[in-house]
Amino acid sequence: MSKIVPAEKVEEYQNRFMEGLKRRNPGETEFHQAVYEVIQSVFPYIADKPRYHEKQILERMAEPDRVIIFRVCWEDDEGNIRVNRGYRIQNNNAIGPYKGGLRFHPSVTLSVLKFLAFEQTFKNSLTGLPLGGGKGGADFNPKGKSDNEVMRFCQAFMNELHHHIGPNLDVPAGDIGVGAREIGYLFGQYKNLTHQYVGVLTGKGLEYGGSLIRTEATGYGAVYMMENMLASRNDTFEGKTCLVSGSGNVATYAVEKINHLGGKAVTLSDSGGYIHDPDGIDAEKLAWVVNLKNVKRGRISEYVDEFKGATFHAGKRPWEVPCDLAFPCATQNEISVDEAKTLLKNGCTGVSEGANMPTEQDGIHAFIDAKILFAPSKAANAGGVAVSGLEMSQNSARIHWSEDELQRLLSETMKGIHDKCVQYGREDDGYVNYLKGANIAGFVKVADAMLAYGVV
Ligand code: NDP
Ligand code: 2IT
Repeated sequence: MSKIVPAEKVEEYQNRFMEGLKRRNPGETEFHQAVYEVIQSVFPYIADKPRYHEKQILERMAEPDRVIIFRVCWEDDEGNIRVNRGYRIQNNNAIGPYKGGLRFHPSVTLSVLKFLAFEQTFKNSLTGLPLGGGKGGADFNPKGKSDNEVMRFCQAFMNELHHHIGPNLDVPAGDIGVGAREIGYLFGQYKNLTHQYVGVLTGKGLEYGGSLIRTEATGYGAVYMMENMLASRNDTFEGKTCLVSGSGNVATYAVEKINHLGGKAVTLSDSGGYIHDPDGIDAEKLAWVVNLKNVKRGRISEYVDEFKGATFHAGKRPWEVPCDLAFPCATQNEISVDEAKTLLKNGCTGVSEGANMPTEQDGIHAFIDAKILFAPSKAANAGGVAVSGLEMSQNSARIHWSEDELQRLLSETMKGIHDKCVQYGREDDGYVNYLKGANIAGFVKVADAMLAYGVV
């Protein structure tokens, strides 16, 4: 690139960048999608800042520092030998140890984990904490497995992973299919293999080094993000109908906080379909859902047998229900462009992404073109990893902070992220493009650290 890239050339450079990325990473569609989403904001920003493009900063961020792929071999309850594939993507450690969750789901591929590790790098930067970006997991399906099978899988997974992680090197946590149970088995095996009692995982149980409010943090944070965005338009949650997808960790605590702030959450979902409860999913119903998911390990369709006013919509996603606000909290690409348009047509004025990259690229454009409040995942769901960072601090200092203190830090962190998005994302007409703001703010801190290190 020449020193200053003229505005009319930016798109050409973006396209050339993407062609190279696709050539080097063939077939990795989710990874391409995540990188493209970022460069559309960052290329125009760095066009007149040669210090970034001369040093190939974006090219280096989009090439993981290290990709570790390994076989995970375990025995099921019938004595069959099972083989899965495990991964850890260490994307970038310019501003801190690699940090990011582990996902156990049959849909896990190299592409999915590379997209997540890339996103995590920007998200972790936005938190303001010293956290690099990583992600890992396996194509293992915990659904329908016994506790013993899950334990044996986690132990086999850690037999290899422990070589690559450490409290100052790489600190995994939970994600889809990895919750308190799995973190317990993983931490136990790490401790056994290394004889070290260190904060090498976050999301741990409170008895063994976990932090208060880590479980709630992602869902709460996504709702705080919306609360901040609403406040910027002198509005609140009061009386707003909210759609939530998913019924796992992020979704359930998003519902709790929506209710707490005066909104009404009316949907939840899983891969089988969604439930619609026009009366609202109140605290009692939510407690039933948490037990269904975490203890009974059941399906959301069972909700309608328990709560009569609700309906179940098999094979569908909640976005067809009229609403004021939407919180996708299940998985990537769960809002198609058509569904985004349906949301807009039905009066939706705000979307906060609890899941990672839940909205397809053209769906995001539809939201931003309509100038609704739209918080992209790397900003909206950063509360989880932020409290993970606080768990690491508590582990290093061998102390426990109070719930009040952690609540305050979480809410301040989300306000800080909101304000950074406003700083870098305000358009000439006053509209705040939170996607642009999050991408640029996340980029700048990592990029400046990389510049300080020289070419390494
Ligand atoms: P959980 O495993 O607790 O819950 C996942 C939920 O999403 C389940 O209801 C699951 O339904 C549903 N789901 C998963 N995959 C699909 C799919 N392919 N189609 C439809 N539904 C699906 O995971 P989390 O709540 O932890 O994670 C949800 C999202 O939030 C993910 O995108 C994750 O990356 C993101 N996230 C999580 C953080 C955390 O702290 N846990 C932090 C930041 C982001 P089913 O049971 O049928 O699979
Ligand atoms: O996507 C995410 O930010 C997470 N799954 C949480 C990562 C973490 O390290 O807490």
